[in-house]
Amino acid sequence: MRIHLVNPSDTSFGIGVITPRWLYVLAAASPVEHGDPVITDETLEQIHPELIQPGDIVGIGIHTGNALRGMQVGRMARERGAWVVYGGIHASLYPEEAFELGGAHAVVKGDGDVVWAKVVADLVKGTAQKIYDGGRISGEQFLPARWDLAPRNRYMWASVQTVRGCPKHCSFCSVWRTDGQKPRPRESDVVIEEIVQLRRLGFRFIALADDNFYPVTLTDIQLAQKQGNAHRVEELQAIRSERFALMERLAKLPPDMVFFTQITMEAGEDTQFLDAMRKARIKGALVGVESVTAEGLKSVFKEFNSAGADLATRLNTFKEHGVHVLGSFIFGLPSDRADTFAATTALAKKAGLTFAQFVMMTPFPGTVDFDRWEKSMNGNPPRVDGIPITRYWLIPASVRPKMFSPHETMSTEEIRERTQGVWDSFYGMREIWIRSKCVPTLRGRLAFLFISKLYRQMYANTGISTDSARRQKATRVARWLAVPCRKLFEAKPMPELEVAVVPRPSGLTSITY
Ligand code: B12
Ligand code: SF4
Repeated sequence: MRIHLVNPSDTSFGIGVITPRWLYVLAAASPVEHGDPVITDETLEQIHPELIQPGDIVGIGIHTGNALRGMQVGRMARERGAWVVYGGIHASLYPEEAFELGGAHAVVKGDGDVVWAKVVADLVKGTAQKIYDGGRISGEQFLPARWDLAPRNRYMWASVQTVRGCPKHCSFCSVWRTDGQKPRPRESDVVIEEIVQLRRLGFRFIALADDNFYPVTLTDIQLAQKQGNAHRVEELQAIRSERFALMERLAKLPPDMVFFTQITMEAGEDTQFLDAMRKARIKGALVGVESVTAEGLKSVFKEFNSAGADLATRLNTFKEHGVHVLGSFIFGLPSDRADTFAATTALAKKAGLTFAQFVMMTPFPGTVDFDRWEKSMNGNPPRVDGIPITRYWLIPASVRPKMFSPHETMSTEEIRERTQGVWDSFYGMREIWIRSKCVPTLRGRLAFLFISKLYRQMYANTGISTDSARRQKATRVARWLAVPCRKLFEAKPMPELEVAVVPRPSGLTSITY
């Protein structure tokens, strides 16, 4: 009996930008007596069905975007006589789909780190339950990933998680409901240990795959102080201190290492934090800007973001303190008008963004937006190929609508075309070349150009294009660009990299260099 772990995808680029972390975490959670799991990441290449034998266990991780493909893989595996288990955010929200459409024998809801070994043992004994609840485990229980099983030459970035959960409550995001609003940080010791292992293997670019790398803001602490809540202040300060401890230790890692993370705009007010990020070589962060107007931000419950003139200043603060911003914007909000697109392009340029992504409003399951949208259908949603659009992920991609909530003043096609126009403008050759000034050498600037073009191909043209010929062409171009781009991320392994053990002031044993 072998364990297989499959990350499903319709589109394979041959090269992956970021490692799907769950694959290597679940590999670490797999009982050793069954040998190393067989790992297939379909963003690299499609699964070979003949690998699966009767009696094998096939674990499939799905989010909403790849759920349909995941269910195809599950049915195929079941037909070949395997035990099929689903996990991941989408399976946690809609376990019944995995049984009805994906050939599931079992579904794991929530975190898989701890419960996976029991699922495997039960399947082997023939006593498997249908649903397992992995819950929200504490930071100390998160397993370090089995990076020794990751192919060295296929990914640009490896991914390490330092904290789960986010205290905010944005209406388009499911994280605070699924992962919780209470941050669950990992001890910096284990994070550093994992990163050292990655550098030994030759990964020097690491994405800190956190929901929000800045889970405690200065305002949170001030508010708790004002309320005279000493316990809360202490709790928040402890999380903040651990963040700084982690960054101090990242700073001591080999100097060629580069980190990237996701963070809220509030970090722009905390220049001490930004300086620590720069020293830690966290060179870039995805910041959810979402909208350039106050009305837009209000509609997504993100009033803590800046709008108007303040916005460019706040985003520029990141850059002034050495942290590049990948700004993320949403189009199709109720307050958006035709002129919002040009205003967003202008802001993206004025705010000194190094990269940007422009996504069309999508109601993801588990979000406030989704609940509101589903309710607005009064139990009678329109159907495409017989499938209600409130289950749009089950509609084949070729006929799936691109937007779901009708906009008051713009048609879906208009929003899509204008969004495409913003991508075209932001990623025009001249614009990229101007932005590439952020790297000092000509070689570096050329690399920046390649990476910008690859990013655009992967995320814009394959994502929002309606024309399947254009999507196929974009995938081909992305495959072609990905090979030289990946080479830019290559590093010589450092098998000799030592982890020294020294005492910390707190008395805890810790790791440093
Ligand atoms: C890092 C990240 C990214 C990165 C890297 C993706 C990658 N290659 O890994 C980037 C920036 C590229 C990205 C892109 C996108 N992302 Co993203 N991303 C994340 C983030 C913050 C962390 C993912 C991660 O690595 N977690 C660490 C691992 C260990 O946790 P995990 O995946 O949840 O797995 C655990 C459990 O779920 C479970 N489990 C998972 N699979 C399985 C399988 C089995 C068999 C079992 C038993 C258990 C199990 O066990 C695991 C260990 O505990 C999550 C938020 C989150 N909290 O998950 C969003 C998240 C997954 N992303 C999301 C979205 C929407 C996107 C985009 C569509 C955004 C966009 N509009 O472009 C794109 C889609 C890209 C794509 N085509 O896949 C949503 C998904 C919502 C949904 N309902 O599907 C999330 C939840 C964030 C959110 N805002 O709601 N993302
Ligand atoms: S969008 Fe970002 S800030 Fe908002 S709840 Fe989700 S993870 Fe938190």
